[in-house]
Amino acid sequence: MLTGISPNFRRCALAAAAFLPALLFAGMAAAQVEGQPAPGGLGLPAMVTPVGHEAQAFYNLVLLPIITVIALFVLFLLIYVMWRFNENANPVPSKVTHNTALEIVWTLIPVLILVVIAIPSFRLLTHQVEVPPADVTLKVTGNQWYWNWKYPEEQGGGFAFDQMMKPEAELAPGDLRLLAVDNEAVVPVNEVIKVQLTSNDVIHAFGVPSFGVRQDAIPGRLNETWFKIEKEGVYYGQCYFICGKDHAYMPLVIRAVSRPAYEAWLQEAKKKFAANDGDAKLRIAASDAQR
Ligand SMILES: [Cu+2]
Repeated sequence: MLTGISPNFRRCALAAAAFLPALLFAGMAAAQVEGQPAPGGLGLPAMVTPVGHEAQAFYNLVLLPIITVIALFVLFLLIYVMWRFNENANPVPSKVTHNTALEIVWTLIPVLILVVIAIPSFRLLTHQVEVPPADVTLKVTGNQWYWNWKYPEEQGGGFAFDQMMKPEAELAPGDLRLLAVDNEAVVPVNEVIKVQLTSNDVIHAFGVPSFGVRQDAIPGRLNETWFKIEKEGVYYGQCYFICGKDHAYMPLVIRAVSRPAYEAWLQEAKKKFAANDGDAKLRIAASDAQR
């Protein structure tokens, strides 16, 4: 099929074929800090949980190569058809309308591609959805527009707190704009954290990119998700469901620390949040006034 193509055209097509994936991979390889977005970042963030690693491998090893090959193949077909079958090159068009062999091929190959994608996809979905026995269970409630974290008493907690985005005027050096919050949620590293999710008003969605986790928080329902963070650090997430005018301003922040540091934080937090009356309305009014 390539015999009728000029050497120049072939060189250009080969250069494009080599350049496109190189561009994609170069972007993904850009240095990324775990837990936060990177300037110019492309592809998935650096992952810190088993589910995250699996999602990343699925994307890099299965989806991206398939997408790249399909995109290049379609690009090649388009260019070839424009070059070979334009009116000048092909003044008398063929009247052929059916080709049984070709029709079977273009039905079967996409089906096979979908099957190849489906197997690791369902395996990943199962790992995301099936929560292993949890070491720590937390309840997170979405509100317009902040998260409430509840640490149950029987696990050394017995307190709850609201987590609200820091307004720009209050940002300390090193704080990330639109991501830093007043109260970080602290969890132990290398332990299974189960998060029970619900909402007080509209549908929100709890998501942390570097955990490979996203789950809707729905009023009147209790959803759950889980993560096991492999590395100490601060991890940023967002609400992923358009939930009203301040949807973009309800980040969530999770700090992963060692077990002893977690126990110490629990003691401190118990005192700090003991007087928390959870009066959400007053806090919303206050945060609106700041903006
Ligand atoms: Cu929301």
